[in-house]
Amino acid sequence: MEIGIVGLPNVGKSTLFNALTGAGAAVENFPFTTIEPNVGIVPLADPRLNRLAQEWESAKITPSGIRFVDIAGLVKGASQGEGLGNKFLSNIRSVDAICHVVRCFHDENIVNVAGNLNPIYAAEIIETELLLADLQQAQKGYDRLLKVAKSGDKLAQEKVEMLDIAIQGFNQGRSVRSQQIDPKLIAEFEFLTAKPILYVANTGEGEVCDDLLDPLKELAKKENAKVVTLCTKLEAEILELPDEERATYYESAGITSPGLATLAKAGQELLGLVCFFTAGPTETRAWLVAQGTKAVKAAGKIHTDIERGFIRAEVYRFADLEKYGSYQALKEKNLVSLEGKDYEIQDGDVVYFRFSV
Ligand SMILES: Nc1nc2c(ncn2[C@@H]2O[C@H](COP(=O)(O)OP(=O)(O)OP(=O)(O)O)[C@@H](O)[C@H]2O)c(=O)[nH]1
Ligand SMILES: [Mg+2]
Repeated sequence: MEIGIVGLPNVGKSTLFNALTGAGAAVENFPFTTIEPNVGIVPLADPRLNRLAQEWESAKITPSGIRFVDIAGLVKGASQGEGLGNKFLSNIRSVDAICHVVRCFHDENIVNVAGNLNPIYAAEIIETELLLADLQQAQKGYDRLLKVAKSGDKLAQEKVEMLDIAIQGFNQGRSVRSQQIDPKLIAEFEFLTAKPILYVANTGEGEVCDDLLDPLKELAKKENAKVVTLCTKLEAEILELPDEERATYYESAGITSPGLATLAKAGQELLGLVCFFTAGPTETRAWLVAQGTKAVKAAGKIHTDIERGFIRAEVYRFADLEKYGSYQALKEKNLVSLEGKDYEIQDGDVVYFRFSV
């Protein structure tokens, strides 16, 4: 599962990527600095890990992570091959969700390809290009499937019907997200506007810019999307500080929940992932799985042997550990349950898999 960072050229996508991953990707005041995508894992800070590690006196803590991909900038006409055009669009096809960076900082020295600072205009350029790319994709699929449908193939007929609806929607500027289309029927087309989206408003250091943020929030609200506000440049600089100084910095700036942590968390929600833990003396570790994942599949995430030889999952809730104070207390209160293969993993479950191979 991964999130693609998209937006106009030179708006701070790679700066955000660096702030998230510390990967040191190229950042230049130059549109199209990024050509090949940069990929990095962003660890998800989670205070529950420390508490669990304390309970089990774990030698090691391993957080879970979310993959972010920093993609080339997109310009008007990209769906027709402008800028890095189709190459860029194919990079977006493969991601599971979209993080759309919108420039909200004033700086005359930084080239603005949109001309002036207008988040709505910028967001609409991108959305339009994604829609146009989807329209092409849908039309291709429609033409291909129509013959099969005419020969009496039921599934092809259903798909053609769905594509017809989608095409009408695209022509009216409506994303797949905002249409009632069965996702299973259209999954093969990997529509860009079907991917869940969140916005990052890249604000200037210490700038209050409600005049720019409010319209963006309004736009996002229509799509049920979140807006995370942060200053990517500042965040990238803070990341360069040693650990101890970083905490002090956030404290002195009065920042209680750093934008990056908020973004990583929002990313987890966007991907529809839940977090479960394994905890013991060797290691306390967080794992991300899709909502609705069965215990046996979750086991496979740790090791294929554990999936293959799955016997039972011993499960307790982190919240119960907080409430009653110790694993021992949970045992005594019968709050540690034995679950079978089909148990659905919940966010905050602490799991011990029994298996034999
Ligand atoms: N003043 C200011 N400059 C910023 C901010 N964020 C990014 N920049 C600058 O904007 C320029 C472009 O940043 P990048 O991160 O390379 O932008 P990008 O979106 O990855 O650009 P492309 O890869 O070319 O599409 C760099 O000179 C950054 O230092 C910010 O919050 N404030
Ligand atoms: Mg870049």
